[in-house]
Amino acid sequence: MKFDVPVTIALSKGRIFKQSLPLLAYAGIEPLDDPETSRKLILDTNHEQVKLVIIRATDVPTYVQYGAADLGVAGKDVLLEHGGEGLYEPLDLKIARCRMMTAGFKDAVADSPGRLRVATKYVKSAQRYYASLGQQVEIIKLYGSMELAPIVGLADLIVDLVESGNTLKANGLVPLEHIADISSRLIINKAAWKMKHATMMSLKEAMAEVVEQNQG
Ligand code: PRT
Ligand code: MG
Repeated sequence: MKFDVPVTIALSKGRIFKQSLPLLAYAGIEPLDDPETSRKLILDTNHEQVKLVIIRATDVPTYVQYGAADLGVAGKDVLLEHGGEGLYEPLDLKIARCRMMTAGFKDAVADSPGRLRVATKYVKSAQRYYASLGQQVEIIKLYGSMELAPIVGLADLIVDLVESGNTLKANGLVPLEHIADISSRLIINKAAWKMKHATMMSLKEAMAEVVEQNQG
């Protein structure tokens, strides 16, 4: 691809960065630094005009919403909490896949008559899920280590992401109810989609092509 306008791409370190690399490479974009070893927050790429900003996963939609980045890659879990204002979500990249689930001790629900307490960092998703069941629960907002909550009696259940299930198992918990399948999405700032349309469109198409190939 050719880049005749400046393009800023927001990514988080870790699995999203690693799994986005082959998609970016297919569009001809290669970072010149590795965020795992570099302290730089803005990475140069093989294109003068293309920069990567490396931020927390939960901040990616905010950067894109306000146009601090033209586009980015964010987990559906994060997008459901953010709400998606100011951005388009044109493509499921099918990377960083996992499931959003309720989890707890095996008999958590039976053992706890009355209103359940549910600890999670996914407050909106949890509210929506229990509302859809018509079930009244008390939701407790946490920022991490949700698995601890049932163990110390802070909550009956948690809502968290599950991949292999090893984290739950290591803490004596089991996955209970499936809430949603999660994968990462390409997100594009609404103004950038208009103002830099040709470039945004080409990037999206290149990524759609490689996602398609990966499925095949
Ligand atoms: O770590 P940090 O606090 O900086 O932010 P983050 O946890 O949001 O970022 P990161 O990089 O860990 O996750 C980025 C995105 O990857 C998430 O928003 C998800 O969309 C996606 N993803 C895919 C996952 C997982 N799989 C996953 N397994 N995110 C987190 N996990 C965690 C999960 O929360 C639990 O603690 O891994 C643990 C469960 O894994 P298993 O394999 O033990 O079941
Ligand atoms: Mg993490």
